[in-house]
Amino acid sequence: MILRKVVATASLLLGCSLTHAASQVFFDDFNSYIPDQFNWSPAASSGWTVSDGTVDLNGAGGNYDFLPGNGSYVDLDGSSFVSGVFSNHVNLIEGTTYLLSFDLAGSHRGTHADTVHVTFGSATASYMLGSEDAFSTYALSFTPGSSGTYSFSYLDVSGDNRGLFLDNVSVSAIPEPMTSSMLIGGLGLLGFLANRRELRAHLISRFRS
Ligand SMILES: [Ca+2]
Ligand SMILES: [Ca+2]
Repeated sequence: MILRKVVATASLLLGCSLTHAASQVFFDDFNSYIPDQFNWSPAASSGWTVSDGTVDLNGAGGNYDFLPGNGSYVDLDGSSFVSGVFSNHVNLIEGTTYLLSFDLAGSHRGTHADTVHVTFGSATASYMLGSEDAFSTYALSFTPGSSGTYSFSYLDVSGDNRGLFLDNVSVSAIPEPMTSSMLIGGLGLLGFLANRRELRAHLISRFRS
């Protein structure tokens, strides 16, 4: 009886902790923006900024839906022959590992490959895709040393107005293996203690009867 109650409580705590750890802190699929916005100036409320060049907003309903079925998405090389730094920001908690996840696809114009430099806090990575590559999901992780606001950004290194396409950008806290294993260990200990308590109660009742 006691054992069942303790295990149920511990399971609940474990479930809550994992749910909390996997929480998403940012997501944008760009579908709320109207396509055919060349040299796009995102609304301040979106958090997105474009600096040192331009990006375009393409997609469903527009005249240049290169990848149908994905709503709107960003062409990381705008229409000014200078690709811009496309960035946003999130508030992160010290010591938690976060995953920046996003979809990239080839430019679908011309035959050459394109490279995009991605940053997330102090983490950086580059991705090269062929012109005809379909959307695939990529991810970059970062663990901040102190709580605060951190940016993530995308820069297409070409400048021919035909950049890689970006869609479905998200930032999520990922479960910490240490925490999970500690909780599972704690669950086992609680079970062990409850077992001992039940055994003791059983022996006392036998002794008294
Ligand atoms: Ca989209
Ligand atoms: Ca463009």
